[in-house]
Amino acid sequence: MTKLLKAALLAIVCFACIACSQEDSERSKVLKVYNWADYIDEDLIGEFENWYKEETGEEVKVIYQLFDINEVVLAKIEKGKDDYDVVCPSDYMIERMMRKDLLLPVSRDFGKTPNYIDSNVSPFIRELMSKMDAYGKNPLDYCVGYMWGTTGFMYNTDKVAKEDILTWNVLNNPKYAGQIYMKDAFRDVYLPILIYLKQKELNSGEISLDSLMYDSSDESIALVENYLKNIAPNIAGWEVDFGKEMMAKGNGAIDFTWSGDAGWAIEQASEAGVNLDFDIPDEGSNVWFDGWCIPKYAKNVKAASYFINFMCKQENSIRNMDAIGYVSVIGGDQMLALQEDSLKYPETVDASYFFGPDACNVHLNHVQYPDIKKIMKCGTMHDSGDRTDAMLAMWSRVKGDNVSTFTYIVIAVTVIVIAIAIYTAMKKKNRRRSRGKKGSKK
Ligand code: N2P
Repeated sequence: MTKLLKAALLAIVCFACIACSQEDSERSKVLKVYNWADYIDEDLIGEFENWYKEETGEEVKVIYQLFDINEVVLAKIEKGKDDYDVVCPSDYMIERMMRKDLLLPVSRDFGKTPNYIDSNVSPFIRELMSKMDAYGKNPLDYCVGYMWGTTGFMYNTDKVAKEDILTWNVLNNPKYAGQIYMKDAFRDVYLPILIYLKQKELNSGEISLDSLMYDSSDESIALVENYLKNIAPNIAGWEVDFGKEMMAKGNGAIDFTWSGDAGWAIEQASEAGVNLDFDIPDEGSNVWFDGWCIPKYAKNVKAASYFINFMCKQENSIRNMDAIGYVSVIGGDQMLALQEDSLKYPETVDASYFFGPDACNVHLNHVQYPDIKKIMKCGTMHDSGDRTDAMLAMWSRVKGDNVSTFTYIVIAVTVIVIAIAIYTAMKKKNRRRSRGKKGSKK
């Protein structure tokens, strides 16, 4: 190799190194957060940037992006092309990500900045999180709880009798045909319907709720699929975020939804004179949580852990709760005192599972903190591993069938309208022609 060639190669390598290090230093000023839509007090994003500067002396700009399905988050972080620094998936998806080795442990070392991450998290949530089965990994190292809730029915109390929604089979009640919105989230629908369909086995003790949380067998998928296909004509639409807005405006009668959406909609609706409530059917349901995680391909791990720490500050958790209607994982006496309101919630609930033994008769919002009797019948479903494709295929068949019924109706109506238009046009033409012939004979 000539001296000239060697020098040129060296220059190229140096240039590439400088470019890379410049890119790295630019990237360290950016924090990419990927969260559910309508799931944060957005003012906190800017406030975090200022707080980070105060705490570390470093600049950071948050790029905040939204998703509406857990599966999308997995697809994005799995390949590493989308280098998100913080994501907020749900229980079973966090379990799946840990199993696939896609997450980094969340650091609790913030130097002089206090660690807010583990303070006051309710033991109930800690237990739910610890049940994630990640082949020996401690889930509490990889995920920091954010919000939790249940799945049930939000309903318009002027249109629906409470006793009707105390069973999942209200989906089959002809009274509400065409007035029911369904959450477009396959796990959140599959699990409660499976619990409903397996009542006999659950009540006789033949199977336990815990074992059902692992059930994605062909037989169970087929059972749920069959049930969902039968009720498809009753469904007004599949929704992720618009159901709560529709219900708050007085549209629809029932929304199969998350408790947090109901928390938000009930407040909004009361301002508009619409009366909504939420309850969990007696057969039991899903209790879920969402948590902050740092993907393996994150580029700004430091700012990511500071962001998570900032969101765990008690005052910020409360601001997020107030803005979105969901419930923070934070328990403790101070949180209980802030949430209790005997005027707003004259009925009491037993929330000892969340706030400890003294909270067995407290004036809390039953939508946000259901009574222990309801919670005891709720479970958190696990990652289905290799069975996930079968679950997703069932889901697309169920939704596909629903779309095609609607599509068939649209096509049929369009064909009839076109046929009538052609028939009328031809009739007019014939009439004109025969009038023309008569005229020329004269
Ligand atoms: C908020 C979505 C909440 C997700 N739009 C519940 N797991």
